Amino acid sequence: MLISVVGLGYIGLPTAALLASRGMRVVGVDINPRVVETVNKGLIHIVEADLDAVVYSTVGKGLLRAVTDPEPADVFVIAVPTPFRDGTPDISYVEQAGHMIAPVLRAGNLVILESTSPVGTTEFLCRLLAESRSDLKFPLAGASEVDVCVAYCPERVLPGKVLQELVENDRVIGGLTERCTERAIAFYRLFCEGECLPTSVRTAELCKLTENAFRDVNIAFANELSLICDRLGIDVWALVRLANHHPRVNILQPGPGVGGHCIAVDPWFIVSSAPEQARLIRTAREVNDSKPGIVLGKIRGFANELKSNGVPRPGIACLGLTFKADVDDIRESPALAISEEITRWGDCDVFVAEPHLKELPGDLAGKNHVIMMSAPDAIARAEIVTLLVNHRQFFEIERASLANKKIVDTRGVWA
Ligand code: SAJ
Repeated sequence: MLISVVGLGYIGLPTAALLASRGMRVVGVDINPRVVETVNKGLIHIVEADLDAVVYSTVGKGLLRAVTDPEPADVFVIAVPTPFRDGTPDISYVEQAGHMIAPVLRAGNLVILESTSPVGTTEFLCRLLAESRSDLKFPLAGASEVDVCVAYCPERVLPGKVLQELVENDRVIGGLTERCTERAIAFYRLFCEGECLPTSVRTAELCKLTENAFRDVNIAFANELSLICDRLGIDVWALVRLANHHPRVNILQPGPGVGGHCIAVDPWFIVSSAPEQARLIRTAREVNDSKPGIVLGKIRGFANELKSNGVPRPGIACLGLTFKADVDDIRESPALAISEEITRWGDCDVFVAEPHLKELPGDLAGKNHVIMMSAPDAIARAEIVTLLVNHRQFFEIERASLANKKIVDTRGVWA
């Protein structure tokens, strides 16, 4: 069996490598020639635990290779980005992937969409394939026999644990017909040790969005508590810890906002498809999106206080830039957004410590008043210490080094 994985990003590349490590022949397709070149050298362009070794060995054995133009295969797995732009989900990469694979489809093929998608995207993809290939029968309404099966199965893995969760997590699988669902389940059983749960295609699409909206709403609850606690002079971390002793309460952790390419984005897919109904989900997004501004307000308050006390250019240590602990991923990172805004003020020096990055990203790079250094050095040089990400390394910081500093601990590491 030859499997084609379209999109060699955070999901596609680990999936392709895992399948190849199980002895299957895999061809990865990516529109970016640099990605293709990197993978064909046995190297990787993203950071994900243990992925480098798996790609290196599977490419070496000739089981995994990458191309820019799709070729015929038995199964096509589409794992391309679906960003949210200007209030609407952008499914143009799915559309592009559909146009790319349509010419090489054959009777007997199985096409699976894994990208996080608004409800209706798999049906849209199927119609697009059918329009390009009138010689093949697709599972559109009323079709009894089909040549190409089409299904949706969302990826649900946690960055940093992708290879493990691809094998262990349960999968929700919705085909456009029962036969499509059965075939997709048989495919996932090749490598997935979790349960394969059959459902309709639209339920599978909404299921992924629901999981991330659930988490977002729960984080918003914790973030709202942090605002209430600030107002009432209560330590939110102690409050959450105590409340969580109740056997049926499990409050998540407040933070500087919600980042990553999933939880901060997916709820909007639901809101945009049912704006009048999704009131709580929208408000949760707004609460979480308001947190970086609130953190910035606290830092600005300290900076103003220092300036009025004769410190002309206060130094601010920004500890962490990534969207969450112990990863190198800065997509939609509130920590990065906060550091960039502090940099724009121009009247403070910024000392950035980010153990997972080699150089300053984005707007932080190339500025005289922004310097990257170790966390202890950043703390030593700063008057204000802002802890933005709870990286493992930051738990080892000597408490004594924080004496006499103005502290904004957004993660409760020093609570
Ligand atoms: N966060 C908090 N407080 C918490 C937990 C998280 O502020 O108590 C913040 C994090 O710092 C981060 C953001 O939320 O900025 C999201 O982090 P996360 O670890 O909750 O989630 P992701 O984005 O890394 O992965 C999620 C996962 N979804 C769920 O747990 C429901 C993962 O299973 C999905 O596969 C992934 O989204 C995805 O691809 O959709």
